Amino acid sequence: GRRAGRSSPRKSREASKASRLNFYEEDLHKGALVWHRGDGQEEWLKHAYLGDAGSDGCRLRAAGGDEVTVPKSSVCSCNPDFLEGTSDLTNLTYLNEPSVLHNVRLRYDRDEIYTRAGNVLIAVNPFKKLPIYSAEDAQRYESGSSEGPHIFEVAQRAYGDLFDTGKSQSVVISGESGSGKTENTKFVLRAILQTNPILEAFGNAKTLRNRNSSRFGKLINIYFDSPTQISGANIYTYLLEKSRVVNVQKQERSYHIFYQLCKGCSNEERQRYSLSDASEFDYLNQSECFDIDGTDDGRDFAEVKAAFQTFGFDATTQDRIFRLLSGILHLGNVEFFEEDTEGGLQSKIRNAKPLQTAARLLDVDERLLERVLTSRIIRARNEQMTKSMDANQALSARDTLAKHAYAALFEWLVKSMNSFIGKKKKEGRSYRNINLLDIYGFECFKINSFEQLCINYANERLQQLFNQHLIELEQREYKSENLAWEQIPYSGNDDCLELLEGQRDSFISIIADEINIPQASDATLALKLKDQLTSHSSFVNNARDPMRFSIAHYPGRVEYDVNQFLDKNRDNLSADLVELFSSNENSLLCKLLESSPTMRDQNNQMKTGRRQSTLRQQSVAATFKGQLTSLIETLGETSVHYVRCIKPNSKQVPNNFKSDLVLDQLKCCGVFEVVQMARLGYPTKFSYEQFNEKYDFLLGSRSASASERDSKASCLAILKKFGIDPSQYQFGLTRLFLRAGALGKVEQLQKLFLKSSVTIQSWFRAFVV
Ligand code: AOV
Ligand code: MG
Repeated sequence: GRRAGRSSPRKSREASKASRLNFYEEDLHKGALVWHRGDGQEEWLKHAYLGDAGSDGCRLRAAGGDEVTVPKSSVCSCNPDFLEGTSDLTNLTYLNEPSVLHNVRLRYDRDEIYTRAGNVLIAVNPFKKLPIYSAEDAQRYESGSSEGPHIFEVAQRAYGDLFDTGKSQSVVISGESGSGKTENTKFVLRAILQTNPILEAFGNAKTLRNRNSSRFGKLINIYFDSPTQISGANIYTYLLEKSRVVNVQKQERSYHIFYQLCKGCSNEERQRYSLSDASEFDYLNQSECFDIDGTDDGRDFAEVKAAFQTFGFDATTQDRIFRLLSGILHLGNVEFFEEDTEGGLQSKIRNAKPLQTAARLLDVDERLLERVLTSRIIRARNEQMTKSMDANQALSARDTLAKHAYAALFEWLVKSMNSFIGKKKKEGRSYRNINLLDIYGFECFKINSFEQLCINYANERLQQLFNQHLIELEQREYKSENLAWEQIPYSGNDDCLELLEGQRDSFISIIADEINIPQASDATLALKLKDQLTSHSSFVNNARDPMRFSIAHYPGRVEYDVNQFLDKNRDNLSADLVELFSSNENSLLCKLLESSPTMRDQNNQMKTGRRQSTLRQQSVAATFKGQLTSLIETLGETSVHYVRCIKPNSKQVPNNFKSDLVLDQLKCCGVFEVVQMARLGYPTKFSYEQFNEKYDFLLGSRSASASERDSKASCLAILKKFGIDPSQYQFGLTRLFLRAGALGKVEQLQKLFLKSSVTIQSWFRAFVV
């Protein structure tokens, strides 16, 4: 599983980090506390430093009193006691791995799950309810009387900045599967939107990593027209994992809504939808997992129904939704056998009952449904030919129908909710917004398929954005402004992204070509991938298995299996199914699929008589790339607040902190680099003119003249006047750069000055003198 493949791809990066972060300080004095971890030991322990012991050794005394001589490379300095458990990692004197880990752990043990790393909020999943999310807690952050690290603090800051700066804001919550992204998103959103029960019922499922795993990505866009007035919101969703509807791994579940429906329906509804226990349905019983500890599907169903009410889904609409869902379940029970006929193997339906029920619930003609599941119509110019399908093809047609029906329902639900919560832009109004991003987290299972590839690809893109925003662009700017600056090295993930999405010779480009080749198969695709990508540094071939290969993702290596990649990328419905769906105007299914994009294109193709082969089809992967690109663009236009969720253990239990697991996550997502940037960097910037304009009144009676405003000299005078240490700022070519907090005192002064009309002199006396 997950841990197995993690260590090796990171080795080289570790080496470069180690020299910087795992340092041994030459000037350690006798008695100083240091961290030491022996070979094969799980935890770092505090030792007293006794002295140097030759070239690469030193002597330590363990807590028990034993003296040991150990390699210098296994020793790091401890932070002074008063910093223990500090709420911001940038305060730490020593920023080595054991110190950071110790700090995060200490806070976790005290149920202080949030910690700041400069501008990034770290959130360790407690896997238990903590009393820190009440309305009063939120209120305290709103009024400014609480200021410890908290998700509410981030929400408040985004909200505050929106109006202080007039720039749209984003909160990007990332972390691996099960680390707490969705929960934190809900805390940000709480009281704003009630869309969650519906989205989670239809878009979340139990996986091995997370009992309530999001199987789609979402960006929630909240519009404000005044500081107190939310004018509307919009939800964008990304690539729902639709294969889950028909295919569920052992111990996982399909989408919650199916189980809720089976558990929560009244007797009358049960009859109406021909529902029985979830175990009666093949789509659900294949994984042999029906219940989730601590989850009451019946109760959750009531919640979903209530949310439907809130969003204006009336009884009739709800009925249509439930019919469609149960129709899908019954469709999954349709079985086939095959007969050898003149025209080849002909599949036949083994059990009439589920077909009948499915047709009734889906509002489609039973004979027609039977026909499209067992044979295919081939169109060539003006001719039509019926071609038989064997049992495998029939199964695949059945599953395709079920997947598309479900995905279309999901899209339609989101659209309906959007039209309820969304507001049209009013002319001439400037709309500011806050974006909240919660996507599926990085995943690695024993067998990983196309869905994991997409999920991990999305995470790579977000990681790149994070690196660019917080580490790369910033340093590039220092350089171009000629600041004295020693580059902080970091391991970017551009290589992996080049492999995944590059214009040529990448996964996406190869897949895009392959789906348009009629004779292509998963095997030919695998061959091409291996052939063309092997030389790539992030690609790891599996020489033993022609269908498998690994990718070195930023959090570790993941092995993928190419089986079904092609189908999952083509992802289209046969023309016959199109016909079936246009057969009944009253059917929700028909309505949904007609308006879904794949469907419309095909309909048009049919109407215009254009043959499919003339139209180059876009692969699912390429479409996803387009969506991610526009997502990243959207985020790039805003100020982004990052939240990094950390999973303390893989068992999903409280009070269990696995040091290695946490350290891996902290390291690979760039927390160390960010903290270094925050400590050494200059996050506050002004043009000289801005700075003078903003602060020169604090100097007292005289205001700078226009010519003085763009002068460095005048800025320097202000900085000096307020006693700001020269280590706290640098003069760039075009701008003034200040360390974090350098202006704190001045800012406080200014706020007070603006608030009251008391003369600046008295505040000056109170604060500075
Ligand atoms: P994810 O969104 O990051 O995974 P979730 O937000 O679903 O992870 O969190 C997983 C589980 O951890 C939740 O169902 C809660 O039981 C628990 N949890 C997380 N954060 C908190 C918190 N702050 N307080 C209490 N419990 C929490 V995935 O959707 O799988 O990537 O695709
Ligand atoms: Mg989630």
